Amino acid sequence: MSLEKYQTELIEHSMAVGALKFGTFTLKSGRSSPYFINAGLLASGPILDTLCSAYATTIAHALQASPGLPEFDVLFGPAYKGIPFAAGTALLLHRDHKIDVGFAYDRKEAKNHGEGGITVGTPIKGKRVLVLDDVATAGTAIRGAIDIVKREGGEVVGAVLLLDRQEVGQEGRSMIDEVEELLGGKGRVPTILKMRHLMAWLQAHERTEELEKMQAYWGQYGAKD
Ligand code: OMP
Repeated sequence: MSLEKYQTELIEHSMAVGALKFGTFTLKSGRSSPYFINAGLLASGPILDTLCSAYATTIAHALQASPGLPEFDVLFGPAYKGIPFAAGTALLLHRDHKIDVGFAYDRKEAKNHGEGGITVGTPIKGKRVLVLDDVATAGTAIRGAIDIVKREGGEVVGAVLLLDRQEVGQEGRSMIDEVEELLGGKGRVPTILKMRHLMAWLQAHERTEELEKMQAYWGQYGAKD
């Protein structure tokens, strides 16, 4: 698996800010993983530039692909981590790709006064929405974000991810297949990085010990597709 320049830049920049680590980490699922991405640490001007450029490039490619992503009106970034990422990506889609969309996000607690409601930003009711999220393992978090948009009357046409860990989803198949099917089929969940991109990077940099741990984890929990 070869890496595009923007993928390599994101891997290396994420490592430099401590957001991507190789070691031993316990996941939400209880699994012990040899790597982890903490998207909360993707939090400076330069790393936001690298990350949101990668999201914007991934979206632009997916809109051209076949089967690909349908056109959309609003990027939805679930609270909290998705909020700055959706804002930055909407900005770069406009500036670098001439793709003009709104952005929206949810509140963790509903507001009963003022404008009320649980979403902020461009109204999503009746709009074609692309959900933007960070990491997906079994797909629980991304399904939660999809449900919020649907409840608020938006039509979810796809989801873009920073990292697809390429593990098994809630129905026992590959997480990405399950979520793509939920959203209308192949091409609906473009992803900047997959676990195998990280393995390709480790291989290219001869980080053999970490690569072997990734391969063992893949053998145990990787989705066979
Ligand atoms: P699922 O909800 O199972 O798809 O797992 C995704 C969530 O796991 C993310 O929203 C994070 O809360 C957390 N996570 C990471 O942030 N980075 C990782 O590398 C792995 C996980 C995880 O716990 O699986």
